[in-house]
Amino acid sequence: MDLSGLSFQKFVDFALDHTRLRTTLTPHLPSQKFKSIKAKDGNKAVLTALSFQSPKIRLLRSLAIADDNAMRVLDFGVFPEPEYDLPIFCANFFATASRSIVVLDLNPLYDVTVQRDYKEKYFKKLMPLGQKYAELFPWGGKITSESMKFFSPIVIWTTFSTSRDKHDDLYSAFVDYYKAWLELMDEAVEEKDVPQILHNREAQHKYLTWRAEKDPGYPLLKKLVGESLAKDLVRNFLFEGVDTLGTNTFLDYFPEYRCEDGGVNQKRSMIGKSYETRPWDAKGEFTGG
Ligand code: BLA
Repeated sequence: MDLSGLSFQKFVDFALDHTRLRTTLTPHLPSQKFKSIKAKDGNKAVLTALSFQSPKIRLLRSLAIADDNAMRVLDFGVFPEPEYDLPIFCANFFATASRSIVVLDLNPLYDVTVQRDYKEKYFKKLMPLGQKYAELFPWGGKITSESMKFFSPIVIWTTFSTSRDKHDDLYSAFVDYYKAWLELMDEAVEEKDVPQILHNREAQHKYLTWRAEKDPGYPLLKKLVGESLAKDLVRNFLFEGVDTLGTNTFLDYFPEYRCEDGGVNQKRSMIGKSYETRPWDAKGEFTGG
């Protein structure tokens, strides 16, 4: 389809407007320099970056890319302060004129296949929401296996042929998932137990470390803005906190990626891709083995 009328702007506007109904957003100072980021000369892509914080939100950031009739990208994320064990809001949309790739989720801070109490606390009541969209957006097929522990039972992982109708469905899903996240944020009570706060901080740091190293968008970002700016964007904007929330390295968290020379294996997945079909049932039980 013609991408000229297709924009993620209204997704971002909705999220900011509705966040402001619940809390006060102020600029997230460490990442303000990325507001005026530009594609390399000769590249028509327009990058739009914004970032905020609030009392419960450590970082809300959005990167949108519009490249003429070639592609549209939205990477929108919200990372809570470590005093809250809230899920991380995650919307990653990549669209060309032919295909769209979508991940939309409230990424759990803790692996829900292991921490059942965490799953009960946040996802039990969200299962009907997940079910509604699991029908509209069929499972996208095999996926980097390691990604799965960062996904919740209501994750929307899908690909489809780009169309106006699907874009509108995606907007509805974004609105519903974001409202659900805001509701959780509103209800969240500040943790006072210091070891638990440290635990939350480390879990978020592990998540940031994974994404800063293995995000599928990186090769494309590199093409658009060059290697040094792409690296800066990943570590100091998209996954800001990766160098401040903790001191563990990628290999401390994911030792299976260690090469013989001590470096990080550049493959995205050591296990390979798996999960041909949706590995959760309607009750949110993991059926993927
Ligand atoms: C593909 N993006 C993918 C895939 C996933 C994600 C799962 C399918 C390939 C795979 O199995 O790895 C997204 N993976 C995630 C997310 C998490 C995760 C959100 O582990 C969170 C824990 N995508 C972007 C941005 C761009 C982008 C900003 O978010 C571009 C600038 C592009 N994603 C993109 C492209 C592909 C892709 C081009 C297909 C190519 C590929 O698979 O490498």
